[in-house]
Amino acid sequence: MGFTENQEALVNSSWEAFKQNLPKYSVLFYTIILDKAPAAKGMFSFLKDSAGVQDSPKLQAHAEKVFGMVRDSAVQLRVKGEVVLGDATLGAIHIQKGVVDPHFVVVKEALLKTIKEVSEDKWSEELNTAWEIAYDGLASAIKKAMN
Ligand code: HEM
Ligand code: ISQ
Repeated sequence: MGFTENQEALVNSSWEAFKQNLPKYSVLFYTIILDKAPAAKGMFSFLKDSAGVQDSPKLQAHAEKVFGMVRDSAVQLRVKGEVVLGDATLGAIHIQKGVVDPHFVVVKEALLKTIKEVSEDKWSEELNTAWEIAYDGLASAIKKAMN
């Protein structure tokens, strides 16, 4: 079976909860990423000159964009069974910033951990799997654009 309506609904509801406390969850997201990949700090224009992870409108906007794109991938998977990258420049941006495959694993783990915090007692394996599938579909599309 393809991506189900229920999986889409699970992703949508945790996406709404994520947006409810964007400052908290975006800081958490970056903190987990930099914990696993400290060198990634220098890759982000809005992080490289700050001490640690400081909350800022830019940091929030970037985190919201990433989670929002994964949410949009869930919608695409349910509607048409595949993820099509809306922005064709994303491959080139990530190559230019020096992003390599293992970074996608780090970001995935950070995203899933953040979603676990976001969803509290609503968290389930099913919810986790739904985010995982949506992220993997999007990550493949970006990696394809990087080739
Ligand atoms: C830039 C999305 C994976 C590092 C961007 C941009 C988008 C984006 C939309 C354009 C600038 C923005 O609006 O933020 C995504 C999505 C990903 C992903 C959806 C996974 C599915 C990664 C990974 C890394 C990474 C794995 C490496 C840690 C960066 C960097 C920039 C960027 C360094 C430039 C940010 C700046 O300084 O302006 N990404 N990205 N991205 N991405 Fe990703
Ligand atoms: C990857 N690409 C763009 C923005 C991001 C923000 C936070 C974590 C990962 C990201």
